[in-house]
Amino acid sequence: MEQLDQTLAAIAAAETPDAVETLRVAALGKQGWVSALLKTLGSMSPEERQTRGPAIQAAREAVTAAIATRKGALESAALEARLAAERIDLSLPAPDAPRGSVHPVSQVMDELAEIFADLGFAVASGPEIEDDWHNFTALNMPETHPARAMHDTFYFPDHDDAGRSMLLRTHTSPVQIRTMLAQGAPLRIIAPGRVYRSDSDATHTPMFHQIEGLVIDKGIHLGHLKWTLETFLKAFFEREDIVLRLRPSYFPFTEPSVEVDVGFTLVAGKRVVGGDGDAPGGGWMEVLGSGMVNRHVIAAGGLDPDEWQGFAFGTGVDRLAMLKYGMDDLRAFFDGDHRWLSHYGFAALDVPTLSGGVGVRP
Ligand code: 2NL
Repeated sequence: MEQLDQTLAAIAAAETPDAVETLRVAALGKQGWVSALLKTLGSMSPEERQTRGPAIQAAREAVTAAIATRKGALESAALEARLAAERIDLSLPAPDAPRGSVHPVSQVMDELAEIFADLGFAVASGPEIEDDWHNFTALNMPETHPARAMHDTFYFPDHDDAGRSMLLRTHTSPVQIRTMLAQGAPLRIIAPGRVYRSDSDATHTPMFHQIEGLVIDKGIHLGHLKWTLETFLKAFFEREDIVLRLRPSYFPFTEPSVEVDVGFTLVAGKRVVGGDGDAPGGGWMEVLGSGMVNRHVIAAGGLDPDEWQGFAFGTGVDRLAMLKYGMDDLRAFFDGDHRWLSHYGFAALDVPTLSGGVGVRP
């Protein structure tokens, strides 16, 4: 059958599904040559039909099979082409300039957590919206205490269900009160976080970051406080020549209270932490407030002050960051200026470790 050979050859050579469809219609469609041959069967003699019939049926089956084969081949070729065109090249290089960086305050918070974790301190946290009992009263600052006014507190207009004034915490001390009440003693914690005071000028922002530390145990004395702060400051500033000066001071929540200065030296007119502050060209810089926890505060934390003693300290994280990384304007911390952040920010993978140095730069 010459027409069959031609059709099969044309199907095998067809380049598109449309071309295959045209060939199918030409052979198997109503007007197609296979259909025309099938129609001739009716007018044949039985003998003729015996011989021609199977041949015509076989031609129909051969064309049908050839069309299915060719269509399948063209469809998988089309799919391959689409997959090749739509493939994402995962080996494309990263953008030239990575955009994000870790804010110096976050970096210093991580450094502090790393240093104090090594000394056995856990990180405690608590609400930024507090009541005046946890923020003031429990810290030995009763209603009429002048220090309450000194704190320039942001109060909320409404009171809580217990009738307590609500406020934005002015220090992280309430976190330590809550932790004493919840966990009891002994205790070794740091409480880092945001604090708020209604105060705004070149050196004060209404929101700033503080870290406080609290140790409660039996037989704790000022020697433990001094060793802990000296060890912390040497690790933080990454130098062994840190000299501390403890000055008597006053905080309502500690008795006795000590302010801690570190010695600095002038290097090219700039203050660099380290060395004896009393040496020529040197000076002292206040970095921490601290003291032995006042027995009223231990009692407010649900503990017996005749059984448990402790020391506590507090400092500003923003100021520590400025001192260590040489920034001179506090307000730039909160501007969100991309240029400042890309200069002073840290790489996301620059995780502080004691072995690598807590503040290594990329
Ligand atoms: C400073 C001084 C200080 C504390 C914070 C504290 C907390 C409890 C009990 C006793 Cl629960 N004390 N905290 C103690 C002394 C000083 O902070 O200059 N902060 C920026």
